[in-house]
Amino acid sequence: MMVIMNKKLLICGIALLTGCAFYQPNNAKFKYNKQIKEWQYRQQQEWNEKRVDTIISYCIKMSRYRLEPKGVDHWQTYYEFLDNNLIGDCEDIGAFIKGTLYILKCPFPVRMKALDYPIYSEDHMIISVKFPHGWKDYNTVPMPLDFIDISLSDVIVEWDYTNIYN
Ligand SMILES: [Ca+2]
Ligand SMILES: [Ca+2]
Repeated sequence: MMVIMNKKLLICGIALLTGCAFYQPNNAKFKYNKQIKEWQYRQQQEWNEKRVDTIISYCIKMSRYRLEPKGVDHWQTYYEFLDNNLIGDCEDIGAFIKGTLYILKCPFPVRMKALDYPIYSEDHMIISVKFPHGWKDYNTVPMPLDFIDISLSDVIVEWDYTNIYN
């Protein structure tokens, strides 16, 4: 238990130093609303992996990760997350990213994936986007070396805008 706590503290410390969903700019909701209008204005712009990378990292940058109280696991919708000033935990940030890509009419398939995440011995939520070369995973709460944990994780369930898989 102590080892897990120390590991968590170390990871949080590294994450604080590297940014990543733990630091939220001032007026994040206002900035996001302004940015999404600009993206919508440029709707005709070509879609590619780089554009999706930019949008997802912007969404993560505007979000603030906040752990839920013990015993609470509330999954915010996209609009709820906006009303909550872009604050929530992994599944809330995931719904926010998925909603943003939906509103912008991203042509690539987008899925939320619930993982059995070994590092915390608990569940975690990521986003996957299917490009012509295959699926690419995006951690909703990026951490250094998190690709190792994601690759070691089992997918519990995944879903898109209409279907549930697994
Ligand atoms: Ca939760
Ligand atoms: Ca939540």
